[in-house]
Amino acid sequence: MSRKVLAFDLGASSGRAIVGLLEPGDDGGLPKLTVEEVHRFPNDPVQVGKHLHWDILRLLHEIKQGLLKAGHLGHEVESLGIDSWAVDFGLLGRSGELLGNPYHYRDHHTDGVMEQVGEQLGRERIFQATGIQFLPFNTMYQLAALKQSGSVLLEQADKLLMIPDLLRYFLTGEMRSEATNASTTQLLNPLTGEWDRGLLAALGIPERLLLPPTAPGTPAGRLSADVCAELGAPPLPVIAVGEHDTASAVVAVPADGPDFAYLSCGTWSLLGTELPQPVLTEQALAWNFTNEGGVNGTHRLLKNIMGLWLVQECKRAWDKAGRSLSFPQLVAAAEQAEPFRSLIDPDDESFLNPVSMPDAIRDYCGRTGQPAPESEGQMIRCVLESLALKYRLVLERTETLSGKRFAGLHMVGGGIHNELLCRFTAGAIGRPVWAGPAEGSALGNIVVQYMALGHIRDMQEARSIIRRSFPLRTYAPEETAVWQRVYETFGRIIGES
Ligand code: LFR
Repeated sequence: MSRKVLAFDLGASSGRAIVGLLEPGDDGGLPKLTVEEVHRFPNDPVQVGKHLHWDILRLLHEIKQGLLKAGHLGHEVESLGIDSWAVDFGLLGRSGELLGNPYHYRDHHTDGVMEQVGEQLGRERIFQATGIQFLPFNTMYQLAALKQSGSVLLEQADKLLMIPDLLRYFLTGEMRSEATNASTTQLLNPLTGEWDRGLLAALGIPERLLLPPTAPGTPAGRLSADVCAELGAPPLPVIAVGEHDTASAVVAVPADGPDFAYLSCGTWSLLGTELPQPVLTEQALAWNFTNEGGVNGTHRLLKNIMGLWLVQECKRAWDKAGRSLSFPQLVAAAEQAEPFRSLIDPDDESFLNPVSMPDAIRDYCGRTGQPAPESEGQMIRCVLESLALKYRLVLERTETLSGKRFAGLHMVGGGIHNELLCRFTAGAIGRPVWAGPAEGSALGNIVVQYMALGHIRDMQEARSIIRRSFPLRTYAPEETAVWQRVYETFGRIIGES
């Protein structure tokens, strides 16, 4: 008998509803997992006046569409779970009503706040207390920005729910805070798993906002009577999965032992490893690494790299100018372009949310004395080569911080469809890249539901099942001597040699 669950995986540009089907293995061996996408929808943020917001009610609507479609397709699922990007949240009033629309993490209302809070409280103290990397959009700085602007919503708020917590609450009527996503706020202690009261007090954020974190893999209510009546659905259990999409993606890394490095590749690139303990050293702070919460008490030592956002934003600028090329066309143009003409640090802050990404990249090249990319092919080639080189830097630093040595790099997520990037990455790191599965976060979401339901024993078994169910593609490193030379130049350009 096949057992089915439903995963909602919300990314910064699109969301999907995916049914997992777990079937008994041959001769009593490991079960086999397959997936079927039943619904895919855009996630377009909306600019209102000076601010950028998520269209949270539209996301709720799309989740309901996914539930309906799964039913129409005859899938009787045993549970559902939701994962999404991190750090963003909704505020709720005393009556449980949503106050305002959640801000998008790229909104400019946090500009300058991280630096100021860092000075006020000390970066060492913040890092020791939370183990989280300094990113200007962390929940902590969003709350500090609201506080400073005298936000009436913050004054009125009784509870704060992160995006998947909020959507789960809309579906079940139960409020809970899930731990992996809670860790990305930069307000949670990674050793005790509790909110850091000292930080909250210093920032003037009321403790009442925050609910005690629930471990991922915990049943967290059922579809409410209203939702069941609206959709004609049974009162399905909703599981709090690893609700941070990156936590789910790491669960789905098909590694066969504990010493593995991963690169979760989507709008962001998240590169790191999984550890039993956080790394809270001075070096981790200096390199701005993070220790986010993982599933089964693990810690995700990793670093955010700007990722395919750079390509998405170039494409958006060109689309606007009427020069529309598809992603495959852009990658094909990059393949034809001259190698290593100009290189950028993908994580330069000017790339976080520029008015025009192509202009920002050209400016960077001008500032660093390199020829500015002109054609689409030159521009995308510059981005993909620079990403691959940055992956090497972060991979080597992950080794230094964790004391591990990695034979190769697991790449998961939609970015693996970009074969040129996978090839460049293998060349740049001088080790094999094992690409797959592409639906990393959704699969992690699915297997954690099976673990909660008792159909999969533990994370190791989950990874074995994924390894046997989804083929990997290996990219052997090519032209490593050339990449080695360029890596040295890259280090000088970005000031890290
Ligand atoms: C990836 C991700 C990253 C987080 C960024 C912003 O989708 O969740 O892990 O740093 O989005 O929330």
